[in-house]
Amino acid sequence: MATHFIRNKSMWIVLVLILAFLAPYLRQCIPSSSTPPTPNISAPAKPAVTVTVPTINADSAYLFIKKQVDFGPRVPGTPAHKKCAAWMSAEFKRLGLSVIEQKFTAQTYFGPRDAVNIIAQYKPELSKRILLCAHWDSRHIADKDSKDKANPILGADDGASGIGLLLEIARTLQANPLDLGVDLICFDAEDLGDDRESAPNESVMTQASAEAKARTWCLGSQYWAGNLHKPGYTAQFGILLDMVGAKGAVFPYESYSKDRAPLVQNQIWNIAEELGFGSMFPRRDAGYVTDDHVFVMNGTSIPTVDIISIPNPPPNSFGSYHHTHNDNMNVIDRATLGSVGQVVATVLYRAGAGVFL
Ligand code: 1BN
Ligand code: ZN
Repeated sequence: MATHFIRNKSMWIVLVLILAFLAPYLRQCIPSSSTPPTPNISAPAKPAVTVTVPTINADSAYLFIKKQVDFGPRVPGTPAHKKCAAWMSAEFKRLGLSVIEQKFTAQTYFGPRDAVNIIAQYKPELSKRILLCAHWDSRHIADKDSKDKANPILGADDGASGIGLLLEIARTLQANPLDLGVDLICFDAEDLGDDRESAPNESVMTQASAEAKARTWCLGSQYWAGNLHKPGYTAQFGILLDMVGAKGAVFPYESYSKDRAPLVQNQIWNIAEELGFGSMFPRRDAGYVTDDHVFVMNGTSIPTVDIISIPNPPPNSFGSYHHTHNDNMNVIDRATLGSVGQVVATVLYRAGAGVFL
């Protein structure tokens, strides 16, 4: 009986001895307000979220590039340009996206040309959106070539590669739905700029003349920035893909992106490193490139990062094929396409899960 046991003096002594023996062990089990539990420093601060990211198909991206190049140079105002525009719009629609064709007249330094921005929207009804963009035109001259300088170039890397990846991302979105709106904007007339040396009597280039010359490039993004496809259009952030498909591509930090979209740029380069592409995405500054992302950021509040291959130090920073007839399918490398595509897909699917930025 319990009462009998507790009244027995020798049993009390045994009980006290047992409690004294067990005290150090019992202290570990009883919560105490004075001594907080030792934190487990190996535990993550918040539960890790595993996001499933589909694999980008580099062969498919390659074929999207080849199809564009097979039309010939896509210079605004030419039949090849018109045919390629029709094919791109049809392709985005086939992949389930809603397409807006934004026609405009590109006032180039050599005269007016018919041009069109092609805007493909994934889940246009959603307000949470990401902007991906690239230019789809190819340069009207081969001004860096030693021969046939007056002829237009194929622009396999400088033009078709970015669009090839946008189409592959559209295909991936259709096959792997995402709870996020994505706008894939194909800017026209990016590459019709004036790259001529100043005349000797203009050898001192003023700030005004430098800015005027910069505005001869990126005519499609300039038009879009002043005529948004939806009034008040915005997105959480943007990524521009330019020259993203060549063998030996290197993507250092482009400086307008670093100045105006540093958080997005850093996060993209973190992902590249995490996926094992750290040497392709080195964390060094490559200088300023007047590209479509500058005009996107001038016309909206969307921080936009240019992923652009700048493999060399100045003055010939771009690949040796840049603005020459060598910018053809021979420079395109499936491994480069797969790496850049996988980085962008990881950004998108993490953004969709709310774990990017
Ligand atoms: C990028 C690819 N760009 C043209 N083709 C932008 C650019 C503009 C590059 C001016 C150099 C000078
Ligand atoms: Zn170019």
